[in-house]
Amino acid sequence: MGPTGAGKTTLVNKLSNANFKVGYGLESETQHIQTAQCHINGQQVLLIDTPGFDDTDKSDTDILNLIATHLANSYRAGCRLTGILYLHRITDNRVGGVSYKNMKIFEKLCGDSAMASVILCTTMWGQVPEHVGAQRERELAANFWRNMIAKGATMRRVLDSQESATQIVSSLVSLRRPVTLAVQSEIVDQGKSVLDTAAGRDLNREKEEARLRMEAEIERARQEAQRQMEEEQRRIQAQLEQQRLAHEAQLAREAEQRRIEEANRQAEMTRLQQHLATVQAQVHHHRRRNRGPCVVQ
Ligand SMILES: Nc1nc2c(ncn2[C@@H]2O[C@H](COP(=O)(O)OP(=O)(O)O)[C@@H](O)[C@H]2O)c(=O)[nH]1
Ligand SMILES: [Mg+2]
Repeated sequence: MGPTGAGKTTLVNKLSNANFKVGYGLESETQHIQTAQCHINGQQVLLIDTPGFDDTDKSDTDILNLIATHLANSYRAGCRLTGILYLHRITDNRVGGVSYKNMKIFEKLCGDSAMASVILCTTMWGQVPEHVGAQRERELAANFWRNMIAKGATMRRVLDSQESATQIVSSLVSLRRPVTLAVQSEIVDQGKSVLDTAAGRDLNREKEEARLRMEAEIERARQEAQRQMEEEQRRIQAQLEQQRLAHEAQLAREAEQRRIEEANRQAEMTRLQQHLATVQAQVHHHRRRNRGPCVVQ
């Protein structure tokens, strides 16, 4: 088990003659449970390959149903697991949401009593400098895998060789110790539905938390958009008010200008009328005194 792209199918192909499709792009290739046989230490081994809880097409609930139903059916039919491998890419420089979710559901699917048959495998060692991988390995052991290791799980590096993969599976086969996973006894012995198992409840809680996180995120985005809209409205209103005041001031200046021009015109008219009256009076006066030609000055 493990997230998409961790190398689960590659490992199964390496150990068996199976030629299952591996992922080269971003989409997951394994969408169903697939099994392959191989021989290790003279023993026939059935390898079970599962999709991760981050499939591109199937929901986490679908994947859980798929895995839990398969495990329950084989348990009901009397088959017992020998061991469980969890694969994690050592190239991941952080344990992101998808990785974390896969680890948590895996832990719940197995249950504490199965942990002694769990091997936590790290893959893709050829892709990172050894000391970087070793540091990440220590962090996984001290943090994310601490609980599983405390309950008996072990850690192993899967190197590129077939020998490395064989050694890991061989260490489980040689235990000759059948193991029952929590999810198997919960469904078959206790009659629980898949969603009522510890893994199912965990997944539901995870989904509920994701839903609440998403809702909070949407609400934050809505409030931010509202705030920006109000700010923009205030900015535009202030701009319009400024334009209105400038326009009014301009109109007032123009009115004042017109008033001054009108006053000047009136004054000029008055002056001209007075001048005309003076001239007329002079003409009249000359005509009366001289009855001769009049000179206007
Ligand atoms: N370098 C390197 N690449 C790997 C290793 N394991 C898997 N891959 C590559 O990782 C990609 C995903 O592998 P796949 O087996 O489909 O992952 P799954 O989704 O866990 O089944 C493929 O391109 C593989 O060739 C490994 O140990 N080293
Ligand atoms: Mg696969």
